[in-house]
Amino acid sequence: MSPWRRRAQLGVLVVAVSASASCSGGFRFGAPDPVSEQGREVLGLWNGFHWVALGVGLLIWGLVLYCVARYRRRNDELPSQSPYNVPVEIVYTVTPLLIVIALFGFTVVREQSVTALVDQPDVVVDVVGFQWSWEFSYPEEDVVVESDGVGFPRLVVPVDSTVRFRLETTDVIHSFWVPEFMMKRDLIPGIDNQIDVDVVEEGVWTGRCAEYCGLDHYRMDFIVAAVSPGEYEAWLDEQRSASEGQP
Ligand SMILES: [Cu+2]
Repeated sequence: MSPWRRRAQLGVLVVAVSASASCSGGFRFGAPDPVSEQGREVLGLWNGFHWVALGVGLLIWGLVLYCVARYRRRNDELPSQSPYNVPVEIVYTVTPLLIVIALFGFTVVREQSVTALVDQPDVVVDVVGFQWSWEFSYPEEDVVVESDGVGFPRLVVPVDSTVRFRLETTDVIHSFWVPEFMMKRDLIPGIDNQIDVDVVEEGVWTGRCAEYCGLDHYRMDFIVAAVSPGEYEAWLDEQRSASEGQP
C-alpha cells in the first residue's frame, strides 16, 4: 500500500472514531443525552452544524491532499504562473457565504421554537438564585423548597408536562442550567426571565449555576428529579405536610 493511501485511510479512521466517541444512542458530538423536548431540538441543530462542518472539512482535506500529490515538485522547472482565477474565486467566496446564511437561518428558526412560551404552562416554578444556593417555589401549590444547609436543594418536576421556570435573583447574575435539559438562562437583577421546559424522561440530574457569581459559585449545585405525575402529586403533599409540621 502506498504511503498516501495509508495516510488517507488513517485520516478517515480518525474522523470516524472522533465522531462516534460520543455516540451511545446516536451521534451527539460530545453533547449530553437530552431529556427535554427543547433539548432534542437543540441537539438536532448541534448535529446538523457538525455534519456540515465535517463535510466542509472532508472537502478541504481532499483538495489539499489532491494539490499536494498532483502538483508536487517533480523537477526544477518553474510551474505555470497564473495570478488569479475569477470563476474559482467567485465559487469560494459565494459558497461559504451561502453556508453561513443557511446555518444562521436554521439557528434563528430553532431558537424561536425552543424559547417560545406557551399560554398555559402545566406547572410554574419560581426559581430564585442567591449567593450561594437556590430556592424553588411552586406558587400554585403553596410549596417552597430550599437547601437544608447540608445537601443541595431538590427541584422536582413531572414528566410530559410544560414546566415554566420564572427566574429571579436577589443579588448578582446567576445562570440556571441543567445540562441534560440543554436549556440555560441567566438570572439578572431587575429582569424577568422565563423558560418553558418539557421533560420527557424520568431521572435525576445535577443542575448548576453557569455564571461565575463570586468565590462560592461552586456551591450552587442543585438536584433535579423528573418523576411521573402521580409521584409529583405525592411529593407535593409530602412537602406541604412537612411544612405544616414546622413551628
Ligand atoms: Cu451563581
